[in-house]
Amino acid sequence: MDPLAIPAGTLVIGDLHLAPTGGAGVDAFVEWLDRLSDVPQLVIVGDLFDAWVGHEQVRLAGTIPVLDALKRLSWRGTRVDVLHGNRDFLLDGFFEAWTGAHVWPEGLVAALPDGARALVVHGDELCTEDRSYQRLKFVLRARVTKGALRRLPFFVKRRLAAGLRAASRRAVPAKPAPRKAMQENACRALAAEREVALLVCGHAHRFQDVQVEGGPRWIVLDAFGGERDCVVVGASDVGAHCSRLGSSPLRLL
Ligand SMILES: [Mn+2]
Repeated sequence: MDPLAIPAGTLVIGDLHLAPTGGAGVDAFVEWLDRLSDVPQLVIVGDLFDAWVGHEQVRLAGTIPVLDALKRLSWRGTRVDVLHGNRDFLLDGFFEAWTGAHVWPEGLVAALPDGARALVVHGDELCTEDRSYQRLKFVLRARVTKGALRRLPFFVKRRLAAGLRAASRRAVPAKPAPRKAMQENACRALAAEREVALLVCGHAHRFQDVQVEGGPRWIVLDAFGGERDCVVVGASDVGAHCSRLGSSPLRLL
């Protein structure tokens, strides 16, 4: 895969977990999007929605406002890239056609303005010790399963999504914390495989910016609205900064 050139000024955010039924989170995000100006590109590293069960979701009150705000942003000239998270991995061509965004099921390799390569992923692929989760992910995202899921009636899909969220809420506290976590080994291996010196992801909802020994610089973003929830790509570097809902992102390079 050719790397995607990411210009200076690009914003990277993730883990918005917007409720398809709407609410304060949706309203605040739409307002934030509508205030963005002169942003060449916005990359969302997954879990934009707390669940995406298919295009019928537009029947729920929170969905169309988000799709329309992304569309307005695209029309204003911002390129929008959206990665699949573990909650919204059914985002597809319908979402792309509505919003003008590009959907990336397995993350993307970016070429930064200085030519360096960076891997941008959701982050759940780094939870390699969580075997039961990885098995479930493998089954749920198999082409045949996705096809079957898409054909289910809307009310069944909603119930299934709610059931999966409930099962995950039950399973997650039962698993010992180190096993659920993103693994440094997995980060090192993936960075080596994709030949990058920088890996940016979300998923853990807890910011970190570390140099992995014998591996890449590894930035994990806070969930959107957190203290350090936004990366601004600089002319020759990236920094992890705070977007602060309601204020414009800081550039601290
Ligand atoms: Mn996630």
